Amino acid sequence: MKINAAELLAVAVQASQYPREGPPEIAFAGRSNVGKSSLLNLLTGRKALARVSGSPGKTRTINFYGVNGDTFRIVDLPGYGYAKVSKSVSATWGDMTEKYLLNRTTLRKIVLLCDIRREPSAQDVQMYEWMRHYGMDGLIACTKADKVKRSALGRSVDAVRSGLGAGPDAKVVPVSALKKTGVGELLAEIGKVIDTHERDKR
Ligand SMILES: Nc1nc2c(ncn2[C@@H]2O[C@H](COP(=O)(O)OP(=O)(O)OP(=O)(O)O)[C@@H](O)[C@H]2O)c(=O)[nH]1
Ligand SMILES: [Mg+2]
Repeated sequence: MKINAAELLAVAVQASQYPREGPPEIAFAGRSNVGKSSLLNLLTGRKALARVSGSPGKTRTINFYGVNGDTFRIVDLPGYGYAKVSKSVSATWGDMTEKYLLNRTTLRKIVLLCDIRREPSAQDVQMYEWMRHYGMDGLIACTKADKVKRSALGRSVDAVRSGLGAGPDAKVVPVSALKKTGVGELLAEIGKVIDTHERDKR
């Protein structure tokens, strides 16, 4: 699968702002600053499609991107676990994200992003369990793969897998937005998801 075009379709904080349900959607979830927006830019080959920032908590909205003439969509979710926002703001984010994840019938898969250098957090584990509950587990991207030596890559990937409690069948793909690696493998996985039959309405 190749991405040759991508455009921002909608920026939403509530369901009325979502684009109309249509093509299958793949959502990117993960803690704040893990590299969701950077990965989106990497996959789409568009340096500045999604805003990237050194300060966590950049993406505070649900951003829908139409890919290849809106044949499928990538949905950049707000990051969780950013300590510096107030409890009420962080509850709103959680609420907003949960509503999307629970109600979106065209959501096909969630890609969980984890920093390759870090032990998955309690929230990462919670997210993965949630994904499993809804049958959307099994695809994990380990971001910032450029930060570990090539020789340690396998070990780091295994640590993320076991930290999340992911089974041997889960695909764990190391990616680096900096070195532009992992794109082919991740896109191949996304392609498989899109090709499979329409998910049942929940
Ligand atoms: N070394 C390295 N840094 C990266 C990589 N991907 C992202 N970063 C850096 O990590 C920081 C956060 O990246 P973002 O893409 O904004 O992260 P995000 O998950 O979208 O963050 P929120 O929008 O806050 O949830 C930025 O400083 C990026 O430059 C990578 O593959 N390698
Ligand atoms: Mg972001």
